[in-house]
Amino acid sequence: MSTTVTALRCEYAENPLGIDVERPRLGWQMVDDRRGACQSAWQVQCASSIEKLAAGQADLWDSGQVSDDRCTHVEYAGPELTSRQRAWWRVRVWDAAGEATAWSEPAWWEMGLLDKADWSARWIGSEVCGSAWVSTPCPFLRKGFTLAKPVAQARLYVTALGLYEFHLNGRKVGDQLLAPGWTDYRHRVRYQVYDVAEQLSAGENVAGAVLGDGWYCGHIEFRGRQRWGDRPRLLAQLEVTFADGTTQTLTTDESWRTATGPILEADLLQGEHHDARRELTGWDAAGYDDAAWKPVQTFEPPAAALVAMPGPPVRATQELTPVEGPGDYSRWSGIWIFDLGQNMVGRVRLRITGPAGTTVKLRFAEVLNPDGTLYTENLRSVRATDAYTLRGEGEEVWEPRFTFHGFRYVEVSGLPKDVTLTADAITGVVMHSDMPTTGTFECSDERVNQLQRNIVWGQRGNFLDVPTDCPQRDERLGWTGDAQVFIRTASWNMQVAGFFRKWLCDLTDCQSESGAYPATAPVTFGAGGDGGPGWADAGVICPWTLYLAYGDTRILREQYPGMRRYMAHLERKNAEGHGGWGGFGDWLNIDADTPKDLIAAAFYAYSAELMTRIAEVLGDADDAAHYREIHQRARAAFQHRFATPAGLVIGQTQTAYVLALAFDLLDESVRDEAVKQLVEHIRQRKMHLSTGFLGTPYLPHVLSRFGELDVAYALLMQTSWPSWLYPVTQGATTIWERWDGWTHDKGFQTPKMNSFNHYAYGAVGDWLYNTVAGVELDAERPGDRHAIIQPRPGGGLSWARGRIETLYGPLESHWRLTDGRFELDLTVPPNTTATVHVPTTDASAVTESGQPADRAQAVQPAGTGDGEAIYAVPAGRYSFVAPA
Ligand code: RAM
Repeated sequence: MSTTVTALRCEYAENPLGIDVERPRLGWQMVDDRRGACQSAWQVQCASSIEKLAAGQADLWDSGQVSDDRCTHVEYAGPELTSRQRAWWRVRVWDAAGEATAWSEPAWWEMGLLDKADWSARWIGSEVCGSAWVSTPCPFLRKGFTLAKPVAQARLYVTALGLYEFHLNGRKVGDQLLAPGWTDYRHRVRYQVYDVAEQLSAGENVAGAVLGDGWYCGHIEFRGRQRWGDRPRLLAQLEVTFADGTTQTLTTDESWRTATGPILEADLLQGEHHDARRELTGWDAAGYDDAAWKPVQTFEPPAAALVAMPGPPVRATQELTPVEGPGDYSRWSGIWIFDLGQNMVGRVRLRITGPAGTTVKLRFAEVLNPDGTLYTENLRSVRATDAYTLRGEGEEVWEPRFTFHGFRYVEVSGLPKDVTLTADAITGVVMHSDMPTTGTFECSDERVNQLQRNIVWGQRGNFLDVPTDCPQRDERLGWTGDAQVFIRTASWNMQVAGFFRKWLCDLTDCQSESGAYPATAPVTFGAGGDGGPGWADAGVICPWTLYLAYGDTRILREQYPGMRRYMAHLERKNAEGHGGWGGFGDWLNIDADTPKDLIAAAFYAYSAELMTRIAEVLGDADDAAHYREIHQRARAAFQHRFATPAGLVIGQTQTAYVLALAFDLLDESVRDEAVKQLVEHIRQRKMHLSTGFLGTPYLPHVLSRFGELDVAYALLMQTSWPSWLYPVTQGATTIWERWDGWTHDKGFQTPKMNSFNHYAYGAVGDWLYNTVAGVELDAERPGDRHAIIQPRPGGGLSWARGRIETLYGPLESHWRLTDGRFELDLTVPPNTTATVHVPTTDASAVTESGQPADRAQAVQPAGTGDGEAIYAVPAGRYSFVAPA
């Protein structure tokens, strides 16, 4: 038969190298075009070598034929896996009729180092170490070694406190940037594993590394350097297996040598200065004389656990060339300004020719002043300046290693007056955690499409190992509130399971003694503290959202102990009595402060509700009962304290109504009145929102859910501020931190806090997918096992399309209004089902692929709703048409 099995994944990744999950979870996709395609059984074979696997000798695990329709999160059930072990696997499935597919192509995963004792390497570094305010040059480290025989296999296990770039025989290892990333170094350091066989050969070899300060000892916020430690350190272990089966290991130890070279300073916030005259040419290859280098220093191992990286690494994923070469201003001033056309995050590659000793300065900005110069006031204390001192030998190409900036405009200065720069002097290198793209949203309104692009760029720029608030000023922190409001949108756009699993460890690492989750993770100073309502709740909301998006129960299980501690903390605080809640409130609302006590009461109830559902998913009935009771009490307390019997909500802000309605905190009898009040507040502001970080994500959902779809669309299509499209009309290419980051009458908002790349308000993306395009998750059958397709046309749109690469395959809803007809093209992936809501007042006139819908193949009528006909469909492609 034509059905095949593809897209084999282990822990969400394709052939992951170096994982430390005890029982890795496997997943695959069935490719089958037939309507109703589904899997009735599966078989996984797992072997210690590819040859054995091909011969059907599943010496690790043969599941046999398992009658089961699961094709995600299938746990490996063979013997316990050991460090370095590679497992090869393949899968075949049986369709509904009991017919088997051929075996899939083989896939593999490989274990990392599971035990501290697996590391024989020592931490090494240089004596060079600055102070809290003085940066130092980057140390280079090297070691020559001989391999006696031809190499069959080689693995490099490596990490750093700080950042490393590892080299073997003249070449950088791997394509990761800013490795090993940012963790709470008191608790955890992530290591990476590389297959380096192809970079080694028998004879003389050289291993080396350049170290950068990174988050470990570089500037963090405005608090100076050395937050965790005083200087970077390296730990590396190169394990070589020869063709004859014998092995040799090279580790970092006291025999390595170190020197400083061309990188005079490298700091994530301040920038990097490279003096090409000081290059250590050939330092990472054999034949280099390191007599002038010094022995390294060795360090005691940190208390932190060494753990594998669960998410995707940071990589350069795209290059941008200037949309406009430097203009007149540049020519007469000698200060060259380039426009990359996109507010991006990463760095630039400089291509330049000039006299030796010239120092070229690069500055970065998101926006320009009215006079065409860079606007950098909003970067606050950050210098964000790179510098390159020329060697003076023809064209020189340079790209920094250990810094990144948030920018659209690049200013180049310091060149002699007679040098003219053209657009090819500058290339923007886009960097972020390399998460696969999973979502596409498009519609007939180009402004909304630009909004969607801005949301995606905001996600790319700010998902850099940690979900940060912004990428440019002296902040760039893993703010919990921001992550919480955006995670749902993020999970449509990209595969974020691994990325957030990593960050949720960071979050738990800095949970306070009392159980509170902090405002930022990793925390940058002292103990965790309490992030407060809507921020700390990220600890519950984020795992729940990952469960919804990917059906991942393990992430709930992993996070559950921390979540329980958090709830206990909230229970204690609430028992202490009413009021006095702090936190950030409905951050950056427009003259519409919502009482913080109300926000606290609302999020307490919401977290308790989610905990009830989580406890149910995990099968803990006692806990579920406990949290249900808390939820009921919290809901009653909310009503008692903040809602009047007439349906008013104290505070009388849009956000007060939105939270009360979104979290179902009001008595049903007053709901309509509350909705009316909300709409009234929007009308009073001439169809503008006034919500901040906490109210905004729920606002359109509440309106469309409670019968005010037109008002939701009016807000979406609003172009004067505050609105989502206002920045789009001003040429924004990312989401702004503030609704009024720049306005015609006031100019720039306060430079104290005015980022032009902050994803929080991009949370409207969820509504674009689930209401405009009409693709919604079902909490009962999470992870796209069952989709709810319910497009809600409006806002003058003539078509919209949402496409999601789910774990099962592509899910797509594409509707158009043509010639008085509503048409819906739908793709439901194999092994999943969908409930389809077709907007119509005449169910009998609905067709599917030209047949009356209630008689079409595989389509089951499932009733009618308010202005809609409902159908249940299994996997397949469908074309519904209804008179509009
Ligand atoms: C700002 C951050 C972030 C927000 C906090 C409260 O400084 O940029 O977006 O969550 O404050």
